[in-house]
Amino acid sequence: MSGLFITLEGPEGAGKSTNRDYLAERLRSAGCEVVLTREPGGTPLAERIRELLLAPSEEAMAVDTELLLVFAARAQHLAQVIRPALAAGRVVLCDRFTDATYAYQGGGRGLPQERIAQLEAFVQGGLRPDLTLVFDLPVEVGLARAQARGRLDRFEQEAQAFFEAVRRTYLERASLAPGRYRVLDAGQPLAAVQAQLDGLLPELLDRARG
Ligand code: T5A
Repeated sequence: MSGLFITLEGPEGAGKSTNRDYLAERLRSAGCEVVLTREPGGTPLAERIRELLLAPSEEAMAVDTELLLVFAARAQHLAQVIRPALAAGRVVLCDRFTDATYAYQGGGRGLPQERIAQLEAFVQGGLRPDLTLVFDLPVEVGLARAQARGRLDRFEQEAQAFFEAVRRTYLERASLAPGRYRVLDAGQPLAAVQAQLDGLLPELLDRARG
């Protein structure tokens, strides 16, 4: 069994976590064994790295430090959670993965894509998501949702141009590999976004059943 690796991506406040839980429920109702996880994080050690990445700090984090921490957390997550779950034939639903690195550290911070690709190959070998759902929405709508929740993390304190670059990078990547990506309009009310997910469900179930 080879499992199915689905990642959920998008700018801040796009509704990834909310819809990940919804999708998990739908897949479980259809008989799939689902593992819910997230990045950065997903294991106790990787969650500690997440805290380092998200906490605002007086010492500016060097961009390469940020990149290496993201991949350090990912290496741990792959070893402890993702690879074992896929090997057991489960559906892994992961809130963000390496597309977020291309979008945030590449698009947002301006790091060369090749440097990210080198680390991707080193940490992941040939493993890539089978399917990536991109929750796309205007930056200001997502930021307003994130702000409504309270204190902003280190990334959420970036300027609008940063998030525009993040959004653009996601959409560019999706347009270059339409077989792997599905772009959803996440600016709509939640029920409408979930209706889009329901539309994808037959394909997801087909893939999950191999
Ligand atoms: N990061 C991550 C990197 O820089 N590089 C990397 O490689 C990786 C993996 C943390 C940060 O790490 C960075 C990117 C991030 O800045 P995160 O916590 O997953 O990653 O990111 P956030 O986007 O900050 O997570 P959020 O929780 O803000 O966004 P979600 O999960 O997209 O949104 P969700 O579901 O929590 O919803 C946000 C709010 O909006 C409401 C929800 O109820 C909630 O209150 N909502 C809607 N409201 C109206 N209409 C809808 N359709 C709604 N959908 C949700």
